[in-house]
Amino acid sequence: MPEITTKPRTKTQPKTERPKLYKVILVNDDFTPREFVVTVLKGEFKLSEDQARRVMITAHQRGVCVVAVFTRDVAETKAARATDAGKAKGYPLMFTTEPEE
Ligand code: TYC
Repeated sequence: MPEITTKPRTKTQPKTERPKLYKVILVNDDFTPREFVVTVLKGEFKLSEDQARRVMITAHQRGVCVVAVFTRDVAETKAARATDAGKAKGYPLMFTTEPEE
């Protein structure tokens, strides 16, 4: 009579990795009008008037300001669209992305 042996199965929980997040950074320049920067921040990043003004002023005074944090794809798309909005008006407005630590 063949013996049936059953092996206890140890279940390994698959780890769900959280996607890495990327910062969108607004870079100051000497040419883009403040109002235009505020308009782009509200339109592309859905910031309120107040938030947009604070972010714009911070970049103006310190050189850069983190606008928001997204997954890589979303961050890169939004940064490119916002930079293009400036380019379309002839402004050197620039948004970059950088991975979060
Ligand atoms: N420095 C610009 C000016 O004085 C305004 C500005 C602010 C431009 C923030 C870009 O990321 C920026 N007109």
